[in-house]
Amino acid sequence: MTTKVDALVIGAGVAGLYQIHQLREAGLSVQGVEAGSDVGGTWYWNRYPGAKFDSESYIYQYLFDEDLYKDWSWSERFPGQPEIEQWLHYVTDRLDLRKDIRFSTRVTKADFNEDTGRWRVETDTGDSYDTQFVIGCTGMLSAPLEDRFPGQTSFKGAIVHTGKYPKDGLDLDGKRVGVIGTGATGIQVIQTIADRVGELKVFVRTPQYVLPMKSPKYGPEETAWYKSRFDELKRNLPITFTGFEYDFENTWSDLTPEERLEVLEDIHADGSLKLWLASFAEMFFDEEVSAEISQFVREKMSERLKDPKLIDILVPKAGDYGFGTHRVPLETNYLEAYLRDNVEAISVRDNPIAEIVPEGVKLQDGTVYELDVIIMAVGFDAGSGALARIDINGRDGMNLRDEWAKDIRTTLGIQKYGFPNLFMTGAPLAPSAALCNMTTCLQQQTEWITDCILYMRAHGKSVMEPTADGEDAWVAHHDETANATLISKTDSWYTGSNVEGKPRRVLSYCGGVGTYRQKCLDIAEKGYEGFELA
Ligand code: NA7
Repeated sequence: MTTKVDALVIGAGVAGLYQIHQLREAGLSVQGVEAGSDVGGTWYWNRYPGAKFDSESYIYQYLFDEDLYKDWSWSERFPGQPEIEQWLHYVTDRLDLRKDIRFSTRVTKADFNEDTGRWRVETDTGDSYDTQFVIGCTGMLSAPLEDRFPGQTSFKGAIVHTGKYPKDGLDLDGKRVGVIGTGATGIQVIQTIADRVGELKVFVRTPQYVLPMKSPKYGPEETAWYKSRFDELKRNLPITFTGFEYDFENTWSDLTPEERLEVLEDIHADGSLKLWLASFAEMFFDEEVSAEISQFVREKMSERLKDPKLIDILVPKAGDYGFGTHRVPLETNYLEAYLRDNVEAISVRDNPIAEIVPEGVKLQDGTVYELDVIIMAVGFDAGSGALARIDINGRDGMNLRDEWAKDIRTTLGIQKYGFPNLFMTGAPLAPSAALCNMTTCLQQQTEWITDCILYMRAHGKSVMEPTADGEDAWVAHHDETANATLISKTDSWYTGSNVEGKPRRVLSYCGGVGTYRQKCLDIAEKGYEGFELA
């Protein structure tokens, strides 16, 4: 049976939940479809040991309703996944969203009908929907790279990708555990399990810059303090560079070397992402500034590791890539974990992992590390991956997967030429694809989409799509902004280089969250300039 609705929202994470709420409040019939058995999106799937925020908790919230904000209290500055998931359950219950979401159901196909101007959506449970709008709130990091190595299925023990970590957990106590990958995820896993497992082998390919986290507990005083700032946060977060509460405050060229060091030391001691997102903007553009700040972080890391062999494996080398040109993880005693007797860092840079064998991980030179459990913290097909894994067919035979296999293009990261009435959040070429405190950007995008749909209804329009020129202009502006940064030169999921064959382009808009928001508003104010409405 086919259900007819006005809007179908794919995904019940931070964006999807709010999108469903908004459209329902606006009087549309809305169906949410979610692959997980409950709400949460990223915070449902990523339940690996140690999963937690790198954004301050009090800025990672919805700001559209003061009571909703203030009636929830965080226990610390950077809480863990269980608490974050509880918060999303709180929001879901409060807004009574579950009744409009179909859980344990994955959207497999969506076809646009040019005659009716509507989409037909199919799912893996056999449901189908006839809908005017499809809104893909599928998350920028929700297509896990699960099949990474030959022989994975031959492994005798448990092998899991962090993005699909079992709900009931895994028994790691006293076991021989291998962790592959030292991105933000691997680091959280490693620091959390090091003292529980029997042996921990960490397979390190590219050394990672890290910053120490400080996560004080929040008592009544701290909670009252951040809640009293609601108006200020609501006003400021959407207009900063990355949707965090802080912004770049210092100019490298204005300061003496001593003053620079003082600023870096101060900010480093803050225990947040401030050193990356609010120290010196020049680090993103100027090779010399980047080199000096990178050196500062390398020294901080080396002081803690002490051992030259560990420093060689775990600390990036001068000239490798600059600090902050891909995601900087926060950590708590992550480097100290390698000082434990049961933990070994194994460099797989020059001697890569060849395959997974029944006993464990085999390197190119034939060395086999025997393991009971393998945790693959190897990342995601970011930005485009989640939508590209659905068979989405737009106008004139255009298939989204095929289009993005040629070139990853969107307009504002919200629509794609050839795919009328398909909207998306967390997609490529918007700040929400990477460089943003996600709640800030996802609220802005979903609100823009809602306004757009209401505008269409008010103006008797039923179909909306970017024009070819409009998309060219956005892609050109995006590229100009992104290619001016050093981010474009570094290999990582930020540029799509972690997925073989993926066209290279900086996924995130780099012009800043506030600038992006203003551009979206300007386009809407001009009657959706760059889009065709019919
Ligand atoms: P990332 O940041 O993409 O990190 C993946 C890690 O896995 C990284 O260290 C990779 O090394 C490593 N990797 C991937 N493939 C291999 C192979 N074949 N051999 C060895 N090592 C490999 O993913 P995360 O899940 O940590 O983080 C994703 C985002 O989630 C994060 O940025 C936050 O925003 C939240 P490489 O660097 O490619 O050499």
